[in-house]
Amino acid sequence: VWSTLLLLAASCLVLAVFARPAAAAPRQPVPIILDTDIGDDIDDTWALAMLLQRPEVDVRLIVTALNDTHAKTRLVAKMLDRLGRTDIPIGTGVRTSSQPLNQARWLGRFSLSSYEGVVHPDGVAALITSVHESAEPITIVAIGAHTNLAEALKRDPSIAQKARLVAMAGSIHIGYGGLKKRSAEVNVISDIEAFQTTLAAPWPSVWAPLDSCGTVALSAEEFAPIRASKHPAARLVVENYDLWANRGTVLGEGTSILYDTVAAYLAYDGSLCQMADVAVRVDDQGYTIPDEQGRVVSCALGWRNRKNFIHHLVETFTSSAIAETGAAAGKPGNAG
Ligand SMILES: [Ca+2]
Repeated sequence: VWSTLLLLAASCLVLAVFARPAAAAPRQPVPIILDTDIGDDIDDTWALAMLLQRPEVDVRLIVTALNDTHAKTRLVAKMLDRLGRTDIPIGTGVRTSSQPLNQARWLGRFSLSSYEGVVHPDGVAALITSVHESAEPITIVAIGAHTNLAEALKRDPSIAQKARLVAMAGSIHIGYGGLKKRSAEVNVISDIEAFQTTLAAPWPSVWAPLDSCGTVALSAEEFAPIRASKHPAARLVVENYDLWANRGTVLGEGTSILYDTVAAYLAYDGSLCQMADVAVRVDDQGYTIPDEQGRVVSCALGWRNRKNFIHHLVETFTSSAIAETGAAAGKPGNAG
């Protein structure tokens, strides 16, 4: 009997030792490529500055999208210069028009001639290379039209086997302004064919549709600590916001809607959002319609804790721990 009991006790001890949860291994940062139409609406500037602060991600490449992508590349370069992140290469995406940037005043005459970082004139080629060079599957965060991505898939469809797409895209049940009516969302209608191409690609897709991101804005009270912050990323977004051509269209002292920050967040976490798999198709008018025959996309259809997301956003731009490591605080750009 005693030997049986001893054996039992010994096995319990062994079980107890092995059942102990292993110490949580530190999570590796998520490698990402940001494909952005920065320079039109101001939310891309917030999303870019946000991603550069987050330890959860490793930004490997930034590609500019839509309209005057050459000017947009200069805009990104000036931002990286300001934030001491010229280590991140920039790729100039497909130029679709010469429309002037809404952040032209902040950009000023900043020139690439004295820029320290790498600029790839063919951003689509740089994106393809970056996908293949990554040891682990890379996350493409698309916060503009999908023109570059469709072109990349056309040149090399195999990238869809090695990447995951996280996009600010579409409108499933809720449209602009929080209305319970589906909208044709801007990133889709800017290039519907490209969007149909990226939806058909076999990579896993995650969307922040208007359903969750369409009403995310900071109130004056929530924006105040960012306005007051000496954090270089906070100063960057505030300066850009105040000089943004559309600033006058936003009433009050809060921010405009920060759609793209939700897609940026979904690149490394989704726990604050209400996620659901939705089979969806894109019609020729740019509506993203639930359809059993469609492709399954993981969509942020709402919020589990919207308040905490706003807090996360404010903290990203004001945390002193992050600010202290933010290099180049106060480093002037080469043209202002
Ligand atoms: Ca955008």
